[in-house]
Amino acid sequence: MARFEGIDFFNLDAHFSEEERMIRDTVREWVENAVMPIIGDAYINREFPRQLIPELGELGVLGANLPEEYGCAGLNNVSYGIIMQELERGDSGIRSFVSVQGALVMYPIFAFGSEEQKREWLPKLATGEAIGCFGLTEPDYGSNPASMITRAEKTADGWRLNGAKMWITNGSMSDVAVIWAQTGEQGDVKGIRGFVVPTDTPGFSAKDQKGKLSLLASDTSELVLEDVDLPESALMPGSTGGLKHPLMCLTQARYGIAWGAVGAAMACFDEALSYSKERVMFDEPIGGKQIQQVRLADMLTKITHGQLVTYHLGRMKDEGTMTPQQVSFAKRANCDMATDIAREARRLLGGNGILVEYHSMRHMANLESVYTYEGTHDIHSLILGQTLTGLNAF
Ligand code: TGC
Ligand code: FAD
Repeated sequence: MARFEGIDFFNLDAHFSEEERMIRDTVREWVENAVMPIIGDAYINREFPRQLIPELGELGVLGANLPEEYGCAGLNNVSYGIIMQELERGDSGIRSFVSVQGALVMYPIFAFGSEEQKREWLPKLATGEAIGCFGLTEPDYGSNPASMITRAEKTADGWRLNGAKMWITNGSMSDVAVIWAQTGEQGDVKGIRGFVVPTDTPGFSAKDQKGKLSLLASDTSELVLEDVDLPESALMPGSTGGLKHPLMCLTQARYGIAWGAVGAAMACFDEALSYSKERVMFDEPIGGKQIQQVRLADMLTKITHGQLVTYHLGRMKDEGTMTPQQVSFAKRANCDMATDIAREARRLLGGNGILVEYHSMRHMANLESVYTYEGTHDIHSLILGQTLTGLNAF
């Protein structure tokens, strides 16, 4: 039995199927045994723990909601969400690796790729034998990818890519990159198309993003594409032009992040609650003090809200009724919630809260990235504002 019991104040457990509970317990236990003992050192050493990749493949969590036909686990979306939650209880960097591989690399190849691309890449990506990254963001175009500069020019027998992509998770360790590029003039949104680019193609290079203070156990890189010549077959034929296709990928990844943020918050709450019972100050456990009880009650309330949202969102995704705007709601609310919880947990821990032996400050620092990537909090506010008013305020 896993050591973490996990906060579940509204007994959502009873609403999960036996299979969903089994998946949760399996991933929870793996995180306890494989991630927790090494994550502090990985974080301090600023290294993604690559040795875990084959185990992630064996667990079946890479592209877990994609079909078995391509070597994936074929799970429902609630199970997929539970996996993200449990992985991010360990570290946002581990969940990021799995999110990018599944939602941003395997999903677009599955949804927009040719049969040949699917057969070539999906089984290897599912086992972790191949690693992938997703290049949408550019140095000058983050929140507004519609204006991307990276260009794909038609050649006699294919395409030539030139440009740069910034902040790319898994970038330096990838075998394959899904690259979004403009095939027309800059700003011609309908010209944006997706390419499957083997990273050993001449002209493709990746360099580590130095100086991060967040998500340290994750590979974040800049990609440079300099006259990268690709055959016609590198184009994903289903990405017929426009931002809709990359945004569909973001919806998949944002869905997982909404669950993952709850996991990070749950880990911080567990740590704060147990510390409050053990740490004695002024002759009694600090958990016996009213201020700390209010703090814990507030944390419980916010996490429970987040859990109810992801649970319901997951069931809607499985029914086929979920909208991208609901995903924006969940990503925005849960990342905001988790950053608050991590900070409050760290504060409850006092001086110990700044040590790597405890987990809340690592989560707190990580969550600043999670709050920012996949659409910043502000961008999701504007998506919701547009949904409510019909007015575009971007
Ligand atoms: P807009 O005109 O609103 O939309 C263009 C077309 O796309 C459709 N659409 C969506 N479809 C699916 N899912 C979504 N979330 C969608 N949002 C919009 C829309 O209906 C339209 O379709 P059509 O048929 O009319 O063409 O596009 P816009 O240019 O005005 O942009 C809107 C905006 C600002 C919301 C969008 O650009 C945006 O979301 N910006 C944020 C950028 C972002 O999130 N980047 C993430 C990069 S990847 C990353 O961060 C990975 S971190 C991973 C990790 O480590 O875990
Ligand atoms: P900007 O867009 O420059 O925003 C700066 C500020 O302005 C923010 O506060 C923003 O909310 C605000 N802002 C922007 N537009 C408006 C507006 N219209 N109104 C009001 N305020 C506004 N990208 C990928 O493609 N692939 C990846 O794998 C990937 N991984 C990442 C990993 C990490 C660790 C990080 C930090 C980022 C990653 N990203 C990735 C990029 C990420 O998606 C972008 O950082 C994010 O979309 C924001 O873009 P930006 O950093 O350029 O900020």
